[in-house]
Amino acid sequence: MVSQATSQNQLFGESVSISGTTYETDTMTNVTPKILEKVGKNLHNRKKHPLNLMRWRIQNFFNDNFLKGRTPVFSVHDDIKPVVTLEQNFDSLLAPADHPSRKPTDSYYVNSSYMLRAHTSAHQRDMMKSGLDAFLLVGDVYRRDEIDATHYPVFHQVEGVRLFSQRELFSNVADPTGLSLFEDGRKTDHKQAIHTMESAKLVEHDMKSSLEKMANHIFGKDIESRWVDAYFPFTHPSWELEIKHQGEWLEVLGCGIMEQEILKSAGVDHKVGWAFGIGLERLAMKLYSIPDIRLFWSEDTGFMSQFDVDDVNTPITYKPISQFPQCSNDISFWLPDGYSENDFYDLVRTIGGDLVEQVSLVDDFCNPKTQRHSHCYRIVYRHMEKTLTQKEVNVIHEAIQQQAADLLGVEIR
Ligand code: FA5
Ligand code: MG
Repeated sequence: MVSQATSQNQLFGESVSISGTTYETDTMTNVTPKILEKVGKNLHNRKKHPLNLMRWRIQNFFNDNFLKGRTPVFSVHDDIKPVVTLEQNFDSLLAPADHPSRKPTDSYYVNSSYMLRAHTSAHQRDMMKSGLDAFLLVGDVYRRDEIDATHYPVFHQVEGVRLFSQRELFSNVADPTGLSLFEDGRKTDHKQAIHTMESAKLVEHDMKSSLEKMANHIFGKDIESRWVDAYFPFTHPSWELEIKHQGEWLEVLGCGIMEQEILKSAGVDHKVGWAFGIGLERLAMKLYSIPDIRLFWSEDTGFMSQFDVDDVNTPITYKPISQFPQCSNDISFWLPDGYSENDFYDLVRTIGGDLVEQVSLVDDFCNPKTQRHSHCYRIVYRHMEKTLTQKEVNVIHEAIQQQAADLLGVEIR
């Protein structure tokens, strides 16, 4: 029988390299080359990607609504590498030894010490330890799961954390004398043993009202939402926020009052805090009516061009693209005097008809000696009902070149 270890060594050999760091493989290794291809793609940082638009909607909300003077209270971190230790992903968050997420069937292990983070919460403790009291962390997360329209082994989350000192938490209370953050009390459904009821309730209120406002900012003022009790090892109490979208309740985020033990392990002694984690794909699918989670990984310009907006709040309703492959050819020419781009676009449209999905200027060159200008355009062709052959595309493309020379006076390069 081939053991797990042997088969992994067949995939990677003795070691595996991820974003420039080499890790030894061992019997725990279950990452695959296909999954590792996704590491470093950072769709959340790719301009005009729907996940980037979503992330900005969230980030803008926090930047605009939480200010100290003119400075945003929340710092934003979006390029933290997804390889973390098992300690960061699980132990630092008090995940019990038998927590299901630890199973090799559920998470992607690099080896017995490192894994691809299963949630952005993996960084909570270390961010607080570095001195941050309020932060957003955007990143790719990895979970072993089935692949269908709503599940994909890589997705993106935004983590938010906010801590309060006693003075900050009670700043809106008329007479805060006698109020304190901590007590030597009893754990109930509503609070941790170490928290006073007033501190638990104020943190809960601050968190819920902030997150409801965020949901309104993203989905509009009239959205219906509700809080559902939840469980996470790293927060107590915990909730999920659901919103009603097209008649259905949809879970958008998990959150809660941070376990005091985690703050303590980060060296934070006199503060309490809340945390949330939200999934970007789920939000974007609902907001833009994107039917399949795989589309986020599409390099197809028919998909990407639909999100090419300057204002991240622009309403967008995704229109399904043809399932047939696109085919792109470039055309380069020297410009005649009085050249107009729109004349060229019209000409392409006239000859190519609906087979032309997009034309974009990919290069604008000026010869320094002659001062002559040339343009290079990329023409993307696609048939709505069949796969175009390269031969069919070439016929159209050559006709475009010919007519551009004849009618517009360009000189094909
Ligand atoms: C978590 O990941 C917790 N770390 C969230 C959290 C943070 C709780 C801080 C408390 C404090 P959960 O597994 O429920 O929880 O995922 C959080 C969000 O990620 C979900 O609400 C959902 O929006 C998104 N999500 C989870 N699984 C998937 C999936 N398979 N595909 C797409 N989005 C997902
Ligand atoms: Mg959940």
